[in-house]
Amino acid sequence: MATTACPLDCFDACEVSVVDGICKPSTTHPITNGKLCRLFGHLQNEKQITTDIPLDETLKILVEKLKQPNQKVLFYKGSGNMGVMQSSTKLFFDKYGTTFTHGGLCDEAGCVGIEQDRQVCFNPPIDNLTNSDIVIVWGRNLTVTSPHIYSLVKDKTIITIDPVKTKIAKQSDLHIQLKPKTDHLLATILARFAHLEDLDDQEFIQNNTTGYDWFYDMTRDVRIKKAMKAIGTDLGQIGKLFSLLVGKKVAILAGIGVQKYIEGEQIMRTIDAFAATLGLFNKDYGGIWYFGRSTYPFDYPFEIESKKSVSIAEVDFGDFDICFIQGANPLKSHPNTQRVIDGLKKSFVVFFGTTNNETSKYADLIIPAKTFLQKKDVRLSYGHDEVIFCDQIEQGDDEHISEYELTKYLFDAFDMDGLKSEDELMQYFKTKINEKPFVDNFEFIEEMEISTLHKGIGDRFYLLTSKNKNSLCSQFKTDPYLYIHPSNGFKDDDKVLATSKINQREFIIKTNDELREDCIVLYSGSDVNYLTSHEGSEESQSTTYQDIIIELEKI
Ligand SMILES: Nc1nc2c(c(=O)[nH]1)N[C@H]1C(S)=C(S)[C@@H](COP(=O)(O)OP(=O)(O)OC[C@H]3O[C@@H](n4cnc5c(=O)[nH]c(N)nc54)[C@H](O)[C@@H]3O)O[C@H]1N2
Ligand SMILES: Nc1nc2c(c(=O)[nH]1)N[C@H]1C(S)=C(S)[C@@H](COP(=O)(O)OP(=O)(O)OC[C@H]3O[C@@H](n4cnc5c(=O)[nH]c(N)nc54)[C@H](O)[C@@H]3O)O[C@H]1N2
Ligand SMILES: [Mo]
Repeated sequence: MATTACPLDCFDACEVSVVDGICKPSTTHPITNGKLCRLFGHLQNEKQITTDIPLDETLKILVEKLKQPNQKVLFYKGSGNMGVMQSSTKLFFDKYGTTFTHGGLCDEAGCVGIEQDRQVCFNPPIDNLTNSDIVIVWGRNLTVTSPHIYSLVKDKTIITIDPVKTKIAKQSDLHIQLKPKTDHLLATILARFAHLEDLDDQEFIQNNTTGYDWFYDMTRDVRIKKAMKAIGTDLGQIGKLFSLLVGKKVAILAGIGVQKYIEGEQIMRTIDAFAATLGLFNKDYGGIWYFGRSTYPFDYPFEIESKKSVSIAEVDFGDFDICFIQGANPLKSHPNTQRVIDGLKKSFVVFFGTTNNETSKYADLIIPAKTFLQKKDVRLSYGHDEVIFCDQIEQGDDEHISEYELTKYLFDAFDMDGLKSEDELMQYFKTKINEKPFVDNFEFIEEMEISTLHKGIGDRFYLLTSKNKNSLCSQFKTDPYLYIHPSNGFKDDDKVLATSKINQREFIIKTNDELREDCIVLYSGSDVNYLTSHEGSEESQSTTYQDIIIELEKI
């Protein structure tokens, strides 16, 4: 029996056992627990990319292009495959002198906020989750985006904080269906009540934190009645929340929903500060989970030295002579689609991927990648601590190349040395050199400066853009519809023109009474990013998909 892992970008990071060439869910991996989800099925049905040009010719063209003098090159890597060996190409492009990107399309704003509080963005051990009594699902669509972690907690008391009545919200003992971008108000109110109700962990606060007094003063500056109105909650709900929490082991599962805003870092810090007020650190139960930096425990062999980088949100592809795009589909997943198209048209685009997608249509050169089954790898997870060493399952052919093989080819073509062997690189993930950090000094956020999205939208709408059950970002069966509450006068199949400050786009309506009346939902993988802004978040210049208001007109 051979072992591999699902390479898709998901908290669960499942293990796959391969018997007689057939992929089966691992029964020994504690998260996978004998089940694989439908997305893995879709992945197995993908048609691998092919081109008319033989691979050796493609690679020659790439080298020629890169060898032309004074080329300004952008390295843009998505998260199409989460194996660590995806990063081997960085080793070449670092030596070559490429411009890299900083910030992220995904969870980065939240991670950077957490790092300001406690240096490392880490998750507690998964046992702390299973032995907690109550789970607060905060801006995370748990049943859809991490179904395996959901099954670990489904029988516990659950509180959901989400503008949408998601499946997990419906199963919850309490659902706060808050207005988007008001989580910081809710978190500060909760922290203040925790203090007033003597639920604050004074021992942790006194021994392991700084700035609590300032933070508490800040929570007192929030005018409770006004804030509750802005959030869309009341004292009844807050009271119920505390009645559920009292004396219980609390876990918070936070998702990216809270931080898709310009001040995403600060918003995440207020939620983390509520967790610290309750003392959810350094215990062997409960805690707060977000997206842990999965490489943190290891001596990471793909660290880059280049100081040249641009904000991923704000990058203009047109500023570069060559754009090297790996494992990504910016045409769908990057904000401000028209700007992406205009930029790609001005540049020589190299697309390195396993499948054709919207971005490969703009490629001047396509490098066909081996699938996850055709290469060795190591799979870490941002949702739990399991590490999977992936065997090569299929032989592959000479017309497709792995990320490591491409790196080796480029090192040789440029007479570079120092590339370690594939096995040596993978060895770095055999030993953990950093243990789970003990929170020595949690730094409470002391000032909050967050612009409101919640005032004066009139008959316009907040944009929610999140994940869907049949797609993985832009891959597989994406959902094109614009979802809206039926009270707004639109009917199923109505055609509308959606307008933001960035652009306009036509969509077909589907009504859904699980939404707030003031929100619309457009899933990732739809044409939503024609409407979103490329403005980066304030601290990490990450994407801010939801910091935008939408106007709708029936056509
Ligand atoms: N099936 C499936 N699974 C996936 C993915 C997929 O595309 N499909 N994508 C994977 C990836 S790349 C990631 S990053 C993870 C993401 O997993 P999640 O963190 O679950 O991310 P989202 O689905 O974007 O959004 C989560 C929730 O936030 C809510 N939300 C939106 N705005 C706000 C807000 O202002 N406040 C609060 N409290 N909630 C808000 C949304 O309604 C949504 O229910 O999922 C991974 N898993
Ligand atoms: N509006 C809106 N936009 C979003 C989001 C949202 O919720 N709303 N979510 C954001 C999030 S959380 C994320 S993570 C990003 C994801 O955005 P991207 O990282 O761009 O990911 P995908 O769009 O899924 O495209 C992945 C591509 O990777 C390629 N690929 C797959 N496996 C491999 C491999 O082994 N090797 C190589 N070389 N290529 C491979 C496939 O061709 C696939 O088309 O999207 C972001 N964009
Ligand atoms: Mo993501």
